Amino acid sequence: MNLVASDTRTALTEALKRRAREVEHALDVLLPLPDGQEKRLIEAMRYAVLGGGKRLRGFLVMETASLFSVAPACAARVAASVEMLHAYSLVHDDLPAMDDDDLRRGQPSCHRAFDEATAILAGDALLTRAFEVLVDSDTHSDSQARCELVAALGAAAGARGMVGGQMIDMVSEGTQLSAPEVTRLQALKTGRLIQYSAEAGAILGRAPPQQRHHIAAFGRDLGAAFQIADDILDAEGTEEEIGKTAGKDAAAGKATMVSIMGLEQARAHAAMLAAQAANYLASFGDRAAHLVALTDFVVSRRS
Ligand code: GRG
Repeated sequence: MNLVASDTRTALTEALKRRAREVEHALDVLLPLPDGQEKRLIEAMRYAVLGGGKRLRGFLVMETASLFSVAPACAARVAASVEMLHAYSLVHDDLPAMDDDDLRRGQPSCHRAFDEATAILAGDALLTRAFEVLVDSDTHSDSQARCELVAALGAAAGARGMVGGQMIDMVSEGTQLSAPEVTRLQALKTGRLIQYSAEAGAILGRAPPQQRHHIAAFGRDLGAAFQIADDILDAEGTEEEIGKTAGKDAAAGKATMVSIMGLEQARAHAAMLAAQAANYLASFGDRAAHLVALTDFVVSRRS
């Protein structure tokens, strides 16, 4: 790695840590404290969302919001909200009825640390809390902006987004999907929430349509590159590196870009998507430096 590339990577690592601290502080404040008869539920919610993770989605909200000079406290609420929704998806995905995984973020998954019923409820409560945070006037003074955030998150997470992608994934197990079919599946299951996270900053900042379009396109291509990188990690990463069971896609007969094109071509495809994502940020100049560096990070990460 040359010196400029190494400085850029160090600056990104610092920015990721700083943003993660801001998002985790917001999560801590926005989640209820464990007491009363609901104590166990709230403990499970906090376990699921405060127990690590890269905070990639929260980072995207914070960084795109900063392009439009949004108050960091408002952006942190939206970042915390998307991390709650993301944590719910992981809790439910790990359940025996879905992916049946005992390990998440290097720790026992929520249903292993608590129990299945509590994990289902914790996921439900995280999902609903995510929307409750968005509609609060502390998130944005303009109710139109709050409505747009709710509509965009609902669309990204629902039947034509993440949950729809999960369903397609389940019904396709053991079948040979084509590259366009895998692309669509992954765009729904993973891509839409990542795209939303990027776009949320533009919504908060009341960005003009052309800039919002560029941010959305950046998020879409970044999300696609991220998922292919995840498939590569599943194929060749260790359990210690990725903090979850490795090699699950091949064991389940899941079609991924790795199973379709092989490791090397999948790597090249992810790199092409990451470069394409970075190109959409050209008009923001140096203010988007962390986001540009992120496009490289998502395809070279080891966890
Ligand atoms: C069960 C409602 C429901 C939805 C499931 C997101 C999802 C849909 C399932 C999670 C399983 C999975 C492997 C999804 C692909 C997306 C992905 C790589 C999630 C993990 O995201 P990271 O790496 O996780 O950003 P951290 O822990 O860093 O937050």
